[in-house]
Amino acid sequence: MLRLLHTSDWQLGMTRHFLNSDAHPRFDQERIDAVTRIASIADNEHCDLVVVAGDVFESNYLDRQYLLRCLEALRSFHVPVVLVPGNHDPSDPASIYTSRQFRSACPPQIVVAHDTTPLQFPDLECVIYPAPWPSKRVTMDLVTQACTAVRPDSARYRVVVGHGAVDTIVPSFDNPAAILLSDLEPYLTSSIVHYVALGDRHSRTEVGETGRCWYSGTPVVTDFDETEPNSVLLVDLADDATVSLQTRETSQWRFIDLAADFIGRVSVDQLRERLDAIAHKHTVVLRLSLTGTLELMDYLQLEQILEDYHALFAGFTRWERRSDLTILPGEISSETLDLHGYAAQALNALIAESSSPAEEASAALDAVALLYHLHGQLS
Ligand SMILES: [Mn+2]
Repeated sequence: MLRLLHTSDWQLGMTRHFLNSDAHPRFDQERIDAVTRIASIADNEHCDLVVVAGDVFESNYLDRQYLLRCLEALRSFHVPVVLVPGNHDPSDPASIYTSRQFRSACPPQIVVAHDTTPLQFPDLECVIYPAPWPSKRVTMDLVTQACTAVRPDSARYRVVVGHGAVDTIVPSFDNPAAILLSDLEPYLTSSIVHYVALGDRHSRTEVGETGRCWYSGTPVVTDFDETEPNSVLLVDLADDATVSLQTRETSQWRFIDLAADFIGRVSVDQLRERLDAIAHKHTVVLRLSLTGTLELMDYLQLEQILEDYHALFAGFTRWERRSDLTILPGEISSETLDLHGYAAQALNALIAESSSPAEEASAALDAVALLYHLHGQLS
């Protein structure tokens, strides 16, 4: 039996604009920590070989200190690790894998597939056929191309490792690099190739119906639309080359979409309860959609809650496109806001204006909210 650990899309060095500034170093570190966790999984689960199917690095141009920390994490593996360049870290003249920093600090168990030369592991009776991206612009199906090079007598276990979009999952009308499943699958059904390890999709996804072609997904979630990220695949190839899979968790970071539809004060309190119920907020990136109707005083309370919770999360953004919140004046007066003198006069003028036609009314309410905030900051 051969036990592979299949992973991809580590995206080491990825930046995300919607993270709170203090959360970004934690996100960077989490991606490195995931690498050491993967090394522990490889140890504990007695994996023979690790394959990383592209986008190990977010870019070929990485901060030197960060790259050195990545390479230090790679040191924690005790079995061979095959890195196959993807579209983010292609094997072009600027390749990070041929940089002086990488070569001088790269531990010996790391094998980089600079080109499509088959990688022999005689002790494991295994050959890896890599399909690295030679540049950012690829004009052919590299994965099926790699399959054409596989010789059935080359080894007991024959595995292709590549990167890119499969046409049955992402429609490929204008993508010359699309992996065409109908071309690829015959290699699997005829057992010329035993397993195809893919990267590119950050969601763990089975490809086709052979059970022999998978996207592992990213080990640390990178976006809201990913399903079943945060894991790696353990792939067992039995002596008769039948395949069985298991998954292992690699991170607890989460990207959560939270929709709140407001119908008055009670729903503001409900949102607070929902926010309270989210565990490990410092590892959660939250995207809020706010809809419905609130009176101004309740809206001001909502704003205060959002401001207070913002700092607790790794990211806390509003999904403007999915938000549509209507603010009504409601019961409001200079007494409820505790305003006096000129401020009270200004407020009364704005309240009068807030019952005028829609556009001016909403500007007037915005002005009331601003007045309230400024008053709060000054008093
Ligand atoms: Mn990727």
